[in-house]
Amino acid sequence: MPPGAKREGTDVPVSEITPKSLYLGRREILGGALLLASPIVTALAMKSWIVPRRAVHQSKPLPVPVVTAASTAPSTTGAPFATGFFTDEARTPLADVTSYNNFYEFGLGKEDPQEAARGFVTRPWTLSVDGLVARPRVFDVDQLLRRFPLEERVYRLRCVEGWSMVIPWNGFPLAALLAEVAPLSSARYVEFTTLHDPERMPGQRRDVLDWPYREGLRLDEAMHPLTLLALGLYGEVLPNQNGAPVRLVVPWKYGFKSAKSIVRIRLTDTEPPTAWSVAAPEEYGFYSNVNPDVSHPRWSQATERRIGEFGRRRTQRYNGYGEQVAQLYAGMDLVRNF
Ligand SMILES: Nc1nc2c(c(=O)[nH]1)N[C@H]1C(S)=C(S)[C@@H](COP(=O)(O)O)O[C@H]1N2
Ligand SMILES: [Mo]
Repeated sequence: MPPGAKREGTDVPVSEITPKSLYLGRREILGGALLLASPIVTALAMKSWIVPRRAVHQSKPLPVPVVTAASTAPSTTGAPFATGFFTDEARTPLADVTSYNNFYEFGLGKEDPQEAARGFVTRPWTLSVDGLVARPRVFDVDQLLRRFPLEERVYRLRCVEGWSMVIPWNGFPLAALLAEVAPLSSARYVEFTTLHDPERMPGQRRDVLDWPYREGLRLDEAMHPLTLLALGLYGEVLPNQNGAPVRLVVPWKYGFKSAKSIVRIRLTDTEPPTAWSVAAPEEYGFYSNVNPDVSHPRWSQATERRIGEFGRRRTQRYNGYGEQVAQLYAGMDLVRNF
């Protein structure tokens, strides 16, 4: 996430966003040059090749099976593995997915959350679904795991800062959860709230955002089959730094819409304020659909850097999910509704 209104002089310029895999790559190139220079330095350079990268998360397999494209079981949505649920693009390595994060509750640096969230306790955990619904419910997260079959979805993630990843999520459609609570006809929006607990989320002791982190979708966006509640990735329990135990994934919107460590989902009749639109309304709109034609006030959104790649690639409208979602915005002015 780029600096918002309240960031306190710790900004990393977007131009300096350097994924771990890339700077490791640079160090290897540097090592190659040093190899010719001095045997002592050579030994040090070799060390960075030989010593494996420190484990970046506690690997824990999901306790339930995951329905994958390769498995024969049908998907929970009735539209098994529809276009857009997968991409053939190379998956971002797990080590990068878990070491280059935006999770301001655990620090502002990309590599802070993997350390700061290491001891974050996510059990017990409840998710309350309420507001304009006929049957408000409080789900225990283990109940969610058993009740809704987990699917694999390989989605592109495009951060508003101009980098992207390809992540194999494990989760279930948010629509399945909303069906359980029976939205009232007056419900038009859905608000997502992250845990608010400065004792457990040290970043919340600083006045960076108006905590707790809040996000929102229109109800039809929330019901869209691409919209996922993720409880895992790469077949593992969702790592803490990626938003354990349950986070939202909305692949056609900028990454910040995908709220982490959610405790509450509330249906409303008015557009909910979101943490980023409150912090910097001129920079982060409610919709935040990926759009190469609408620049952020401080940088272009035309291109992005895929983590692990050199150079930049063109950003796709709706992050490449236009075929699935463009009709949600038919007739809307997407410059005004940015
Ligand atoms: N609660 C919370 N959710 C959050 C954020 C955050 O700081 N706090 N950062 C967002 C941003 S800017 C992005 S790009 C994604 C990053 O998800 P990842 O670290 O799993 O790749 O999480 C989003 N969800
Ligand atoms: Mo982001």
